[in-house]
Amino acid sequence: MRKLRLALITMLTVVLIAGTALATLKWQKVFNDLYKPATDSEIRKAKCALCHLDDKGKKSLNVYGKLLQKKKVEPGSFKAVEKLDADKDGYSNLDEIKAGTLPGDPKSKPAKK
Ligand SMILES: [Ca+2]
Repeated sequence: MRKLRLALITMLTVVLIAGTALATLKWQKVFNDLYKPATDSEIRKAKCALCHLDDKGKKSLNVYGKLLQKKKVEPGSFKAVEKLDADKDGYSNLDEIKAGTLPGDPKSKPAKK
């Protein structure tokens, strides 16, 4: 009985982690299809860290990820928050995405013109 419970808890944990990783990959695909960030941009290098606090996508969301948290995985969700400045660094999310910088990290921002 105890082994069964442990097995069930392990399975549930695996399913939850896999589900989270798959969700992150879906978001990434929609984002990349919509904005087509350059392959050498910070956005591409950041991968999951575009929306998460680490590069594995397992930890909690960053400020940009939180804006998208309750939304559907579709292009309109990104578009709906383009004019906002999630990390409050003075550049809108869209300006950062166009520049290839991270809209959820105030240390990453477009070079001044
Ligand atoms: Ca910003």
